[in-house]
Amino acid sequence: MKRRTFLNSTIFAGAFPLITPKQFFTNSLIKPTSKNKFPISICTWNFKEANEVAGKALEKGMDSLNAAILGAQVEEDNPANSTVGFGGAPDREGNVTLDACVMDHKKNCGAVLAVENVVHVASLARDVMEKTPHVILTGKGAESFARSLNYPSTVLLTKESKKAWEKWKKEAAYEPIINIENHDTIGILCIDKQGNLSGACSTSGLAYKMKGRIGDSPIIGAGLFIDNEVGGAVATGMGEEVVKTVGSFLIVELMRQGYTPQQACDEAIRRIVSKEEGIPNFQVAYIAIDKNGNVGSRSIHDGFSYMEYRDQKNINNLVNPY
Ligand code: SD4
Repeated sequence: MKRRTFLNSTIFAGAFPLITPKQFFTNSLIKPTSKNKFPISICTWNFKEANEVAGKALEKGMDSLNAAILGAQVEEDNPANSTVGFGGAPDREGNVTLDACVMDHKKNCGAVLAVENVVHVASLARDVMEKTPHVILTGKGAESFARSLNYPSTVLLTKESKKAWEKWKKEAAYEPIINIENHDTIGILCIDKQGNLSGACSTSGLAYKMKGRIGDSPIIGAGLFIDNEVGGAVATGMGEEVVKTVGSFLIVELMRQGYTPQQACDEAIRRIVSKEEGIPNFQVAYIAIDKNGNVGSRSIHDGFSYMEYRDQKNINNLVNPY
């Protein structure tokens, strides 16, 4: 994005007058309009099939939470995606540990962190939300919960990801890979025919991370946030930076204050970049949707795109970098 356009858009956003709490409440209720037809599904990256599966399920009347999880499962099952689910890259000790969260239109949410031997972790996050009094389960606890619900036990490390890990061990001096290519987390936001918004986020995290490291993806407010009165956002990329700026919550709260989804994504990326000297060497990207079905997106670097299913078409949109 051109610096001037960006500045103009943020100056415009900053021009909103200070509002009192009462006005704030009134402003927060963005009413659905007939401008955009529902359902809509958007997801990070070029995950065509995942978004199509979610979009078609929504067309058939599925609710937004189930559709988002169904879409996420396509990538969780995909061994070729080395950043999500089965075939995900392991930590530096060779364990594949998965993180996921979900949030629905009633502000219910659930998350699982560092889970091993379970493929469908977004669904497991929903089970935490619906079947326990808790919001987050981690590690062994999350895994035994999965077993109690008869999730199959699956070895997540594939031959290919093991080979890549062994190569990395020889060459990389145990540095986690944090370059701008290494991000394929699925974050998916769905609005169903009723106009209700839910989302899911699922990842194996940074390749060759330290054992026990958790990024933004399963952290409600960082990797994903939904407020059905306003909109939702999801993140992908360098999780540490997203956590530090509570990125998805920030975007939704900016939309509540009147920012468009695009202006809100721009501002969330600006908060990250403004702490750095120059453009940093890591990637972070956001997608957001408001209650009316308007979409925004921004990444730090080139190469990010997102899928958008609406009016029965599923298209890939390239995102201009910051
Ligand atoms: C993380 N945000 O664990 C994730 C990484 C990611 O595609 O997006 N990978 O920090």
